[in-house]
Amino acid sequence: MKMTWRWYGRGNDQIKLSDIKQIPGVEGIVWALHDKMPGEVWELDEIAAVQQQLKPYGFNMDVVESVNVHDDIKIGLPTRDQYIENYKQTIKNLSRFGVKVICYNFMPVFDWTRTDLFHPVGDGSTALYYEAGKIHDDPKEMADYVMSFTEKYNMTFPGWEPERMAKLDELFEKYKPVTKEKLWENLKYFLEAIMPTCRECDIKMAIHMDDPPWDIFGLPRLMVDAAAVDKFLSMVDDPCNCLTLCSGSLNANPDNNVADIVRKHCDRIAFAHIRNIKHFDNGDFSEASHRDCDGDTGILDILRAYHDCGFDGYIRPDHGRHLWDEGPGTVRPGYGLYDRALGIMYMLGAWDLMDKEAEQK
Ligand code: CS2
Ligand code: MN
Repeated sequence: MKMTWRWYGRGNDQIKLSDIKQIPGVEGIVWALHDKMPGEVWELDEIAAVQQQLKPYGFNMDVVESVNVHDDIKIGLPTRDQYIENYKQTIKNLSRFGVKVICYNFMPVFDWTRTDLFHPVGDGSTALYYEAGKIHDDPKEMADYVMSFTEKYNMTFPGWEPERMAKLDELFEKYKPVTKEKLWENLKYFLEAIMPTCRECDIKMAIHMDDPPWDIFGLPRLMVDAAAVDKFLSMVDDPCNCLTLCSGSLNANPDNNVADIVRKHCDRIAFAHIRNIKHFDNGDFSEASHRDCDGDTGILDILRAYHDCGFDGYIRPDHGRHLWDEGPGTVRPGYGLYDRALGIMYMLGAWDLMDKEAEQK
């Protein structure tokens, strides 16, 4: 496996590349052009600028998270074909810089959904939290909450672009005819259209799991469980059609066993997100440290499954808690320095030990 770190770019992330360099084992930066709107072509000079930033540190730029998919593609509007052409051009441009994996999601309107971005864990740290009782029919409340961080701290979140959020009613209206079946069809249409370009460019498209993995606000969600993963991979059975298997997103539903999915589909997992979730009886969940016993996701079983399968794709710690001096305004929710660095050491510790055991066998 190849260890990576998600970084939001210079001027957009408090963490410096020189800090990341000091974390053992990090080979690559998972990056994106965060000021691009979904549907826009990523231009060569813009990609080259990121390459120049990473170069002095010796990090690879093999993984992009995310090239966001325009709503018209998800909705299936006639305008989708132009946006698909743009997407193909972005794939071609990225391949010129050696990019190997594009992570994306196919969730209508919203990306991840949380009701509290800085929830006390009980030890002085905070973490992202989902309070089931706070998710009502009206999505505005939640959008306003997330947007309040954007306004207060001048921090935008991928998938929560203020331009899109300003037109929330319009967006919901447009998604009205999109049933779950229709959304599957639109995903298939998109993937079939771009697969030849991906093969030509040797780039894997890696869909992220839906977070949380169930319908919210009446919007359908697809990538929610093992059956959906099976359906997705067989629907477009192409080695370039892959997964970003996010342990935390899937295991927000305690019935989802992520290690089983790893064992079944390891060859189609291009990118592994490792995150630990603690469940509560009332349906709430909190994010936890990567240590196995701090949550219910089964981090060690998952790592063992990857190891047993000889996983050689990309991996990264997903959200961490906010520790020590990290809090609103000083950290991107879920993307602080310390807990993710601890997560990496935990994962590498387990991995090194499994390597050693395997050598001795
Ligand atoms: C992230 C996602 O929260 C997460 O787990 O990994 O927000 C992810 O970046 C997007 O869904 C991918 O498009
Ligand atoms: Mn993830």
